[in-house]
Amino acid sequence: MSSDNNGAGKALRYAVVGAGMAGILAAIKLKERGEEFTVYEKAARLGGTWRENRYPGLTCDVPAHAYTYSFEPYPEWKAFYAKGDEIQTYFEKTAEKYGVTPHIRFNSEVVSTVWDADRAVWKLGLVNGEQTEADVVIAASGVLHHPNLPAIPGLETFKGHAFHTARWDDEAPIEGAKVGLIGCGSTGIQIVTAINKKVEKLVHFQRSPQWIMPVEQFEYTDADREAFRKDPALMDAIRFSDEYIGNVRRFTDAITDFHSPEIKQIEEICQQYLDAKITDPELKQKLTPNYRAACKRLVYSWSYYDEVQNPAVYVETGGIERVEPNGVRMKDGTFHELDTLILATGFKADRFIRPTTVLGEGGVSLDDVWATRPTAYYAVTIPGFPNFFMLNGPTGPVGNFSLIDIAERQWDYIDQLIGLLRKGEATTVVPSTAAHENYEERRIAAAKNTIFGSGCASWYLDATGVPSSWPWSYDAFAEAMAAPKMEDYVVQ
Ligand code: NA7
Repeated sequence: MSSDNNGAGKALRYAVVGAGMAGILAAIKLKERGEEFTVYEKAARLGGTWRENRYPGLTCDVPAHAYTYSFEPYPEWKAFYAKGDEIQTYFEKTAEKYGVTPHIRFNSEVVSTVWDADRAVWKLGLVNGEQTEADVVIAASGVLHHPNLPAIPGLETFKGHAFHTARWDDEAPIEGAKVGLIGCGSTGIQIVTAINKKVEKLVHFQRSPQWIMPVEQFEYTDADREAFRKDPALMDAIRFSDEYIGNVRRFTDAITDFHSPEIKQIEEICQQYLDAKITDPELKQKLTPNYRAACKRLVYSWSYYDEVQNPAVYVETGGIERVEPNGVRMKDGTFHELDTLILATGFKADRFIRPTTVLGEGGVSLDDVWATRPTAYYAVTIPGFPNFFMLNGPTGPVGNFSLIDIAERQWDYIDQLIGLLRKGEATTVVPSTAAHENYEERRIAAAKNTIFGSGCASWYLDATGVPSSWPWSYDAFAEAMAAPKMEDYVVQ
């Protein structure tokens, strides 16, 4: 099957888990090589996070032209920052264009994948009971897809519509309604900006305020799109511009060292924006965080500070006592009567491929290996789990930049490893335990120096309070992904 191995190579079967941004990327790359692969998708549609999230105001905070596959620029973006439904369309169109949609098995959650050492294959179990096999597993199951539901007493007694933002309820009253919104991450803030003018009242329950990075949004005109279609170099001039790449570099320099001048600059920009926009001292006090900017993922917005001053919005900073059938009772006794309660309470970011059961060499469970924290060697491979590769896996770069670029670089790295299998030079490839331990030791030490470790709670921290992400610069990541250090791998 393989097209570049002529001769010695073996026809490999690949199982890609998940048909989101990263799974589609893997599928396109495998298809280009003429490989035999199946993408297993738990849902009925592709798109991952862009399929699951449909809340009002959903916008990607990476510039649209930079949030595209490098090989598939998209002239049709309607605005500098794209809306969620446009991004969903982009992935559907791209999968179609590259002929990978027919390779996706929808409604086919992988419930288990078990390494058979004797035969060097992964045995996969699907949700319908079917068993199948693959030589290589690509775990592209995403990061933020298990809703974090708050443990607030009485939530189940609410008589109106209560739902998590990734399970948007189209029947829930918003127009002219009394709406409660819990959570102030990017999701909660975007929802405030989208619905505040529609509701009778919006109570935004804020446990911690967020730093807001001001950005400018603007729409592309028909003439812009026509120009992009005629001359793709115009899109490259945006996505590969010194300005954009420089911003990503500066941003990663900032977050990876909380003493850096770059992070101080980000803090000044956020503080000045708050000072300039919020003049009411009471509201300003409510909206001023007591932790450093970018410690929680920065919220990018061009309108939140304007929209939150709409008298229909009330920022509630008191503690929630419980949810009652008709609303929310605060610890001080205040009661907010509500028709709709939106839970913008984020995701369980430590799940990755789980709850799929993954058993590696000797029947060892990934769940056990990850008992302290989810981890992977350079975010891609795991000792004891041969021929198993992760895209956007644990310890990879996260922040306010394009995860598509990250996944593409990870794919280039993976492709070199599976090249050994494809060419018949190896049957299994797996990182050594020593190499991984050395990586984790260095990573954890560096992670404590990142802005995420500067003293706030966020989904960037693992269960022990250590930032779980890539702690070094963007350039260090690009260099690491350019070529695997083969001395760190056991190749048989
Ligand atoms: P985030 O960024 O994890 O934000 C979740 C928000 O929900 C945050 O403000 C939390 O407050 C709040 N939260 C969580 N649990 C509770 C309870 N029990 N009570 C009150 N408030 C709570 O999730 P998003 O969906 O906004 O964004 C996720 C990512 O998606 C985002 O970073 C982008 O990468 C895209 P806290 O700050 O913990 O006090």
